[in-house]
Amino acid sequence: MHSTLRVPVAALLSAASVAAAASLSDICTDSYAQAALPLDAIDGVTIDSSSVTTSLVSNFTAESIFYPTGTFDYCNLTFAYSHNGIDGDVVHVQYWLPDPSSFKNRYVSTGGGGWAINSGTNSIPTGIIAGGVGGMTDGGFGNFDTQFSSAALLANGTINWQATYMFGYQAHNELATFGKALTRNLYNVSSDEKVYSYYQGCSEGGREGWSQAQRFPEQFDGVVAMAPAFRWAQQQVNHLTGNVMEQTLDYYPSICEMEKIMNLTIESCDPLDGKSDGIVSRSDLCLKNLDWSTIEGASYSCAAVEGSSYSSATPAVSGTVSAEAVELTKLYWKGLFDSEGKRVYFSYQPGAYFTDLETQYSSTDDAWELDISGLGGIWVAQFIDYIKDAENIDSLANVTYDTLRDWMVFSQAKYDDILQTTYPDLSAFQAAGSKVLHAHGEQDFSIPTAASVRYWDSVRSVMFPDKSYREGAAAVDDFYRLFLIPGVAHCEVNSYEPNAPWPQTTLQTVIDWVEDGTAPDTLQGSGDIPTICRWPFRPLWTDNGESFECIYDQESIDSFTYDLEAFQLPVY
Ligand SMILES: *[C@@H]1O[C@H](CO)[C@@H](O)[C@H](O)[C@H]1NC(C)=O
Ligand SMILES: *[C@@H]1O[C@H](CO)[C@@H](O)[C@H](O)[C@H]1NC(C)=O
Ligand SMILES: *[C@@H]1O[C@H](CO)[C@@H](O)[C@H](O)[C@H]1NC(C)=O
Ligand SMILES: *[C@@H]1O[C@H](CO)[C@@H](O)[C@H](O)[C@H]1NC(C)=O
Ligand SMILES: *[C@@H]1O[C@H](CO)[C@@H](O)[C@H](O)[C@H]1NC(C)=O
Ligand SMILES: *[C@@H]1O[C@H](CO)[C@@H](O)[C@H](O)[C@H]1NC(C)=O
Ligand SMILES: [Ca+2]
Repeated sequence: MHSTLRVPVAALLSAASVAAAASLSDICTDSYAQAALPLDAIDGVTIDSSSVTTSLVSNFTAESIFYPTGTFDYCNLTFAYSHNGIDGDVVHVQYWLPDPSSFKNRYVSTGGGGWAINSGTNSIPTGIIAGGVGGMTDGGFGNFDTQFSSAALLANGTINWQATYMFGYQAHNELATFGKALTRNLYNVSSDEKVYSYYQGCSEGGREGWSQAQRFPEQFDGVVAMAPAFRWAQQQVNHLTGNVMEQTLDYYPSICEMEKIMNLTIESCDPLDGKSDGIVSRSDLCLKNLDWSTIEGASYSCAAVEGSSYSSATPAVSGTVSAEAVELTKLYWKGLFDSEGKRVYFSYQPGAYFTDLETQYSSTDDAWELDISGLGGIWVAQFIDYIKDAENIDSLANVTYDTLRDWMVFSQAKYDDILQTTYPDLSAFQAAGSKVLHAHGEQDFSIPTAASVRYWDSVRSVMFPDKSYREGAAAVDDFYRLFLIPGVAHCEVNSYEPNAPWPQTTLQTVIDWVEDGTAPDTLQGSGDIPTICRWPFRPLWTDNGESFECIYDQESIDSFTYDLEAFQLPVY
């Protein structure tokens, strides 16, 4: 820096840009990265400086529904650290660094899905697209491709609590703490300048985002949490509800029959929102007004499907929709009740694909048979009711609705503070000035849309108990906004409702909220729906489908609100 004292005044004026003119290849070296390691950022953790790797990747094209497409050069920086006192503990983190010329003082953590704590190269580019460093962790499970479920048992029957806490929330707190400090060091951000920090994830990744907002209110300035897999105890076990219903009714529909029911549901309910556009924007009106007479007895047929390495062959199927299939559908949408008639949990919205009712074809028996949901079954076999020598449960013999309820109660008692992720008091998050954008597809088939509404309502009622519903909703708006996306499936666009709107720029939306104070009243849609309404407002087409509005409709709100009276403790 002293050398600038001797250069001419004209050059001095641009001294800042001269000093910052490092190129990506200048900073993408092991020694530069080693010098920037935030060695003291976390007590009880030791970074292994010799583990640092850097590699420059040119002309990488990143494409995803979660951010705008971009082509860029980046530096792939990885290092490993361990928790002091834990034998054999190694956690790998990976950061993608943008070219210094496109760096905008931002850091972005990314999360996983299912049992995975990261989404590999699919999610991490969002950081660079937003002008920041992107980050992901392996949670200490082995490597970036190892999922939590493979690391969750130390031995058969023995929970690996370190891995479970890492998955629950700790790994993400460490990833971001290191990521922010590393970013500051790598790009020479002075201590009086802010490095804005963000999070983006969907499904399990959405839960991971909430795990941070609830516990570490200052970790992120902005969080995008979509279709979060929170309320873990209920959420995971509930994946088995459809299977137990099939078993109880002793009816195992072919995939084709259920797909037909879904198609007819979409057809019948599409106009109820005021416009026939192939999108069920108001699944609540569908639940109330569906014309079942168009469904029972309708004929269906599906071609044979060849087997592949991950699915077995299925024969051509045809028939007419049976009374049993209709009964099963009604039961599925009603949700889980125990034997005393008390509500345990709720279901997906009509129009969603029937994933948890999927059966498998047995060529030996020439019949469609029970296919136990992996997300539910693995949870039960490994974490609740340890089953010897089995990764998943292979039978639901003797499992009743009450068993499911009891598994939920047990899961909540045992893992509440780690995985439930529904802590409803976000006062510290609000006080920190942090913002969260929460979105959920109205036709989600894997995490009920009402699961997000329930959490939002818990935050509202816990934080603003003295306000009316609408005043409380307005108060929550200050720091937390929920959007239900018409027609959208689980963290993906919906091939059965192809014109449904998809908000591809949610991270930029939260950046604008945080950095410019532009709070999103609606999200920008796409396709035929220009606007995605903010909860509790609901979409409605008027003037014969000419005008679109986000209306306040108490009955619609109430249809997403459930009393889970089977539980003695609050379920937020
Ligand atoms: C940060 O500062 C160091 C020392 O002045 C310099 O070598 C490096 O190129 C700078 N990095 C960036 C990204 O500007
Ligand atoms: C970058 O990639 C695009 C397509 O991926 C290709 O068309 C283009 O030639 C590449 N540019 C360079 C400089 O390699
Ligand atoms: C980033 O670097 C790590 C460590 O060398 C490597 O395992 C990983 O495959 C790299 N990722 C990409 C996307 O290049
Ligand atoms: C648990 O048992 C299964 C089946 O015997 C075995 O494949 C697996 O490695 C065991 N897991 C652990 C962590 O011991
Ligand atoms: C359901 O509709 C889709 C088109 O959206 C079609 O491809 C599929 O064959 C239909 N399924 C049945 C069982 O008719
Ligand atoms: C189911 O219950 C019956 C009667 O209590 C018992 O004999 C049987 O072993 C149970 N089956 C399983 C798989 O637990
Ligand atoms: Ca419609």
